Amino acid sequence: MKIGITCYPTYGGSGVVATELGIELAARGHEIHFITYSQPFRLTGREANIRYHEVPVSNYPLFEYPPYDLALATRMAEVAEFHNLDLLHVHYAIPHSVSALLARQMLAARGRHLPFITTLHGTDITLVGLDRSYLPITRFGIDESDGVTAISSYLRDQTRENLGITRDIEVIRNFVNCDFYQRDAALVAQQRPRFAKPGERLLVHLSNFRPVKRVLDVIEVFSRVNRALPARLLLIGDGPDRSAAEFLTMRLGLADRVDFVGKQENVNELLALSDLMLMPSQLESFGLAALEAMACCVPAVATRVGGVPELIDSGKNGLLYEVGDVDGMAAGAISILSDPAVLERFSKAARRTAQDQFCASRIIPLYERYYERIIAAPPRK
Ligand code: GMT
Repeated sequence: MKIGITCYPTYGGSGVVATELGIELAARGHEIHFITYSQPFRLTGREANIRYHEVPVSNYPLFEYPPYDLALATRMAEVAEFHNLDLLHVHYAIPHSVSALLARQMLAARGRHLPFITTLHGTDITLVGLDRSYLPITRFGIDESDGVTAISSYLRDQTRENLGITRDIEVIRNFVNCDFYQRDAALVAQQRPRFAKPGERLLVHLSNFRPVKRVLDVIEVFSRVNRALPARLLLIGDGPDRSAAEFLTMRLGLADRVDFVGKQENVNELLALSDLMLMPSQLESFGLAALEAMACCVPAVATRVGGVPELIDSGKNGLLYEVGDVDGMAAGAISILSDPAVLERFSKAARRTAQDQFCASRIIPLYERYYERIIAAPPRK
């Protein structure tokens, strides 16, 4: 199939999923065209079967707000026509579904059918999509899509409840490449000493440091763990709460035990060095960072929110607590980290969950079958 993919190309879960999906589909022989305002950050630009098309957004003194969604629609229609695309797949409803809808209409006017699928990722429904300035158009874009998928059952149900949407929404959960995300013992032996000394436990957090991730809770939990056993914390990512997190780290006297490594490219290598992930988010529609860690044999202590219980079975492959329960999360982390046998049990169960339920090899065929269904369906009236 020839598929156009649009996403937010910067650091963020939906862009990661869209890019990894494109890479997996290209590896299976499909022709993939990324249509975005900059090259998605996990793309090298050298992958076979993948082309990148930049969306140029021209400015003009009259425009206080350059109309990106129109430039995107124009580029979608153009790429679809030049490369004879079968389908557009947009990630994150706002504004991508509306741009795709315009592109579909532009081509329909010339007698060409271009169906599009919208994948819902989270804040497009639970936060931004609820804003009155976007809600009616978000609902419209979703209703008009030829196909809609959600990355968890939770998100499908929220979309129905919050937006009053009644149409079919296919749940296709997030995935991870289990060959790429795994623990390589030799690499761990070589690189772990950079972050933790022998006998120290290594905790990790990976996010875009937005308030919803509650990075300060990560520091609070770590501080309690560090009082009970020798530990270090690896913080991967960057964003609005980074400086508050750094300040709290200093105030708690933990500066020499916490490594802020910023945005990183091969997060698989860093995750695999760690013993435990902390994901104390206010909300996660899925929690891709935890899945990536689990595939690397790193269980997560996380919050029981959104779609996280669809990934983490508390007590088996990780532990779940209420939002803000830093004492509970710290006690849970200590209980796993202080007993090597318990840590190994959780670590193996985490890897098994990733492998048995969320490997790319299981999930990508679900997308392929869904694409085939949507391409074969008659155009929407
Ligand atoms: O919160 C983020 O990391 C960004 C956000 C996005 O849409 O870019 O993430 C959402 O999509 C991810 C990938 O599907 C999910 O794993 C995250 O749980 C979800 N974030 C929220 O629901 C807050």
